[in-house]
Amino acid sequence: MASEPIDRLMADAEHAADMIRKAKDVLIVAHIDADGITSAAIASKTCERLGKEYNVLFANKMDSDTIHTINTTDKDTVWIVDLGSGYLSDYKRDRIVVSDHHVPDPKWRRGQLTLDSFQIIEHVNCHTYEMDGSTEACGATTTYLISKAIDQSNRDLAYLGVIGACGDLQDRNEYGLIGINRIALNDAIANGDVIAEKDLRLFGRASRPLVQFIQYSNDPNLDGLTDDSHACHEFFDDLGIPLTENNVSRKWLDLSPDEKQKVRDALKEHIRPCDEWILIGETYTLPRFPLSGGLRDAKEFATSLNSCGRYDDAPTGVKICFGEQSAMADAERNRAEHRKNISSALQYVKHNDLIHRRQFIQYFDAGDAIKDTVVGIVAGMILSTEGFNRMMPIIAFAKADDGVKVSARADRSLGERGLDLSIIMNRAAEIVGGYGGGHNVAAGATIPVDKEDQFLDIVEDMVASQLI
Ligand SMILES: [Mn+2]
Repeated sequence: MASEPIDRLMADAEHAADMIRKAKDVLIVAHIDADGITSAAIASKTCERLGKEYNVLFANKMDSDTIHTINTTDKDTVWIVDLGSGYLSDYKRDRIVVSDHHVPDPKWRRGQLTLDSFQIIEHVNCHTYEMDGSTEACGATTTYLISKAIDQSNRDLAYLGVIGACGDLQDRNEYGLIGINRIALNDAIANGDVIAEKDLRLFGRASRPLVQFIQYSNDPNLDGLTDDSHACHEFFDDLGIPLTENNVSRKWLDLSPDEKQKVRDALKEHIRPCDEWILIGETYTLPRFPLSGGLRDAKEFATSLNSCGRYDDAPTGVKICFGEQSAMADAERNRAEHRKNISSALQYVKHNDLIHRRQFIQYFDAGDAIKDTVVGIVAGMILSTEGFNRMMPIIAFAKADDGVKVSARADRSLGERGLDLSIIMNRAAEIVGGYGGGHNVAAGATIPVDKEDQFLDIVEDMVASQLI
């Protein structure tokens, strides 16, 4: 009898667990975003509890330097988390564990014709079992499965999986977290580390003053309230909900259940009924983290980790994962810098009219005016900003150390219509001598300088063929 995909994935996790248990020492290689940082936190705590010596190497992407380090490190085992699946045939050593959710390298195993060239790699990835790597599993929840297979007592790390999944926007789904992510969520709920409840899914439940909480909402747009501070003041006034308590501005999580219900009901008047699932759905609260500081909500927690990663401070993110107080101030500094960079980058694109439109795609070239680590966010924000076209995929270029960094974003509805930017970035980059990958509505690539036009031609052809 054929076993269920999830059983086969679990069996893979057991094999990977066995390799980590038998390791002498471990090099952990992790991506620098929230999902990668929580993955690294899970992997390092797991190694620490096993008494293994380990180092963590954070990488923005799997470039040739990182691959070289993996192939030549003197650690006897390498555990690659939240990246690495796309490069399986580049590893020239044994004893590698990969826990990832990105599209795996199709060349792997095909090129391994002799026993000599057959590397021992334990690869745990939902794609292998026809599960969706953009909704059903992230790096952190896949890494968590291995950690739990190593020792059931590692269940106390489940909350990190929930944060990682929210970091990769996998909660933006009618049913909240599903698949492998749901396994981690259920464990975290059982531990009392996470509360899952139906609530407003707007950003800033833990940290934004009420007016800003509503005013800055753009997913979905709240008709008559988004970007209108005056209207938002009136909105709370009409409902009789005070904005401050003892001269301190109240946040969403400070409101009583009755007050919250009033607001939720009133907000339904400001959206299209078909957007209600985006506005109100499952939210994840972390009751063990303090009310102030923005770590009590899983999405906001992930945002703090993302800003650590973007400003080359991922190790601070790992400390925050375990609630280290000293790291919080560093994180706040990162976050403030991040907000400043994003808003000035958006202004830059607007004021200079950088967006060009073709028949099937739109694009802009930020040159070196926008940091390559934030250009993807800026592209994503443009899609949800009034006055821009959200129904066309957007391609953004920025200068990077090793060529031109490309970020591609598209509205989720285009993904539902068959658009897969991951395949497009991968193939188009390969044709012009670069590399790329990612997910269906959020992907990226690095390409050689001066290949932008040729690249755009190929991307446009592929977008057209997927959508028509
Ligand atoms: Mn990820």
